[in-house]
Amino acid sequence: MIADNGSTDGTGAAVRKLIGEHPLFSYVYSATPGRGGALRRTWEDAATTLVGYMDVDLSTDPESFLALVAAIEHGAGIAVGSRLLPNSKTQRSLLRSFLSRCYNLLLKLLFRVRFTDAQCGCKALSSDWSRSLLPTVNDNHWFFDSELLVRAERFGCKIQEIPVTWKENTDSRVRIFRTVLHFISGLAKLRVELWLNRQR
Ligand SMILES: Nc1nc2c(ncn2[C@@H]2O[C@H](COP(=O)(O)OP(=O)(O)O)[C@@H](O)[C@H]2O)c(=O)[nH]1
Ligand SMILES: [Mg+2]
Repeated sequence: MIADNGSTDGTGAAVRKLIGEHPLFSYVYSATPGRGGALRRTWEDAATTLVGYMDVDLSTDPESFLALVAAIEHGAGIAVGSRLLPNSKTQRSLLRSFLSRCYNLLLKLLFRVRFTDAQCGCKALSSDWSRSLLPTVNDNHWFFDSELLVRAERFGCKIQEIPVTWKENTDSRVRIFRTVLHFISGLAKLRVELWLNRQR
């Protein structure tokens, strides 16, 4: 399923052509932008036993995604790709790599999370966990993945990390300064909410 929300770059036409050639694919369109919202809509409607996604720019080697699916089939609640494990093979710019390490360290300090890479564009969930977690996640943009994982750990979900092969695609939609502010605001809102609910 290809989730297109509000793109203006010919994605719709390209996907329709792809579906003509490979009817296994389907296409969901919504005008509201934001990756989290796109995942929420497609996962909510899925009639499958597991849901997941990988970035459409194929930064993650598709083989890594198959390893996530296998992990769910073997009982993990969530399986996530990580670019920050000893066996991960990554090709990233120094700046993105530095920001990613700082961000994941901040998550560890603020929420004591056990996973290493919240924002890798490659994740799978059992549908049971997807159904219970989605209503608890507020963010519909880039912070969606982080919030999902922080809440999942607190609900006792088993998160399995898989080292991925990652090749950065420099055609990025991330505007670094704006996205850093978005993440800081997401972290602050979530931390305050959990403190107010007396969760460490
Ligand atoms: N459906 C949907 N996907 C998005 C949106 N923005 C980004 N993505 C997906 O998120 C991935 C990561 O975005 P990208 O610009 O490559 O960010 P980067 O890899 O972190 O530089 C893309 O490959 C898309 O698959 C959006 O608004 N809607
Ligand atoms: Mg990318």
